[in-house]
Amino acid sequence: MFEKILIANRGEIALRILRACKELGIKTVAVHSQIDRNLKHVRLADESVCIGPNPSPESYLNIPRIISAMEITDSMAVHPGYGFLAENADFAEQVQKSGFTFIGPSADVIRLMGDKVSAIKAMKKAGVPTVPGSNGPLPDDAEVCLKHGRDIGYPVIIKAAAGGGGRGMRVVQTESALMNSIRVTKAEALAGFGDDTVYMEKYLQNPRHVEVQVMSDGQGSAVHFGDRDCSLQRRHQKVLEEAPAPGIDEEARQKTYDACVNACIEIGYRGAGTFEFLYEDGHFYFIEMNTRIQVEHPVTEMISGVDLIKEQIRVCSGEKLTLKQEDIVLKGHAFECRINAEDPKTFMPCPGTVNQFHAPGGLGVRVDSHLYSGYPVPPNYDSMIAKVITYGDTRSEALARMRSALDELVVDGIRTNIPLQQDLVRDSGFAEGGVNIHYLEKKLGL
Ligand code: MV4
Repeated sequence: MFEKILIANRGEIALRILRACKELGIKTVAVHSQIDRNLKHVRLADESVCIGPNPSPESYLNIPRIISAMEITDSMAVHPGYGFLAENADFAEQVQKSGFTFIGPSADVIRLMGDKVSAIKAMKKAGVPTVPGSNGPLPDDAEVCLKHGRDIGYPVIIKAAAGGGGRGMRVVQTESALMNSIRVTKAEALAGFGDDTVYMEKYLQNPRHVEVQVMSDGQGSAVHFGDRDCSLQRRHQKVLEEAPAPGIDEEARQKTYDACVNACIEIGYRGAGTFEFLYEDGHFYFIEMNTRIQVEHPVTEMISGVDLIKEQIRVCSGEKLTLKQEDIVLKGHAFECRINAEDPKTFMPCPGTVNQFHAPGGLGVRVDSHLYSGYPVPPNYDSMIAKVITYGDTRSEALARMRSALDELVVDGIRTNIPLQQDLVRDSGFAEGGVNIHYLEKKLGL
């Protein structure tokens, strides 16, 4: 096991990783930008290093500075959290080449999944159900593109191979619009990612976003922890997640879980991972794999009782998975509300000082947050400041606990999306369960 881990992140996830390290008896190094010197995890870490000025490219995204901090502090491994360098294959490679361990899959596997065309190809090969599509890059030949469109049937969607998470995609309704849409998407992909490779898929009109959590040791063993529903989103930003996804066809679900586990073994996956699917009419369609621990991992921890970060650290230190699939018993239901420092109407980020912070509590209530009274929310980073997670034996019990928890929560001094979350957990359509990816934007009148 590692003796010392450097945490290459900030905010709630840095604190979450620090707590896991403490439980495992691992020493911690916090790295931070100048403005972040008073973050809660910086205070709690065994050591801390200021790695640069506030802009992320000069601190949390600066690979040489992070590797230097590992050298100075004699850290054995780096945990990237989510965002920043978490899915940067070059970072993983340089960490490895410097003699340290990247807590995540190999650089090659990050690259394989970072290119959506190669990811889909690998998943199809492993038996994971995918969206009907071009099964490869679109060529320059217009006739071939038009043929793909006719075979798949309109509407179709053009996606950048280097995109993901909603960046670099365009829906095409008719054949007459296809070639122009391909040209525009390619130009945007080249400008945005330096790679103009695009592919085509059938556009699913009203799917849900359902994802499967996995853990794999890269030594032939992998397990799944069931699914999460992340359909409640606005402009590709998730707002409220739950586990398990309600009302899923059990046969399709089990088959999909088995395929995900099989895929992990086939590609030699190491660490925590998430398979993202669109779910429509009882069928799963793979769209992307995330090679990191995700923001919403706590809902899975609540229904499985497993500390996913501790497991992730264990398997990435070279230990074999000791968890067996039959040991993972999913029980009850969990929700997570993301609390953001933003205007509840315009969604504009609202940095500023938190005068008063009171976290909710009680049975089945968990708050993952780095907030404290007097904490200044800096303008430089993501606006998420807390996650409120509730658990219950049933979905309705977990939802009732979320209503109370949100009513108890006080974040004073800045504007937050708490009013939006309070409204959502009282929404009758949401209470029924199984809303699709357009539900929130429609509700908000977008
Ligand atoms: C799609 C789709 C419909 N059909 N692909 C958006 C984020 C990226 N991960 C993939 N996305 C989508 N891909 C096909 N073939 C609709 C979306 C989509 C979406 C997916 C998940 C969650 C929210 C979304 C919001 C808009 C569009």
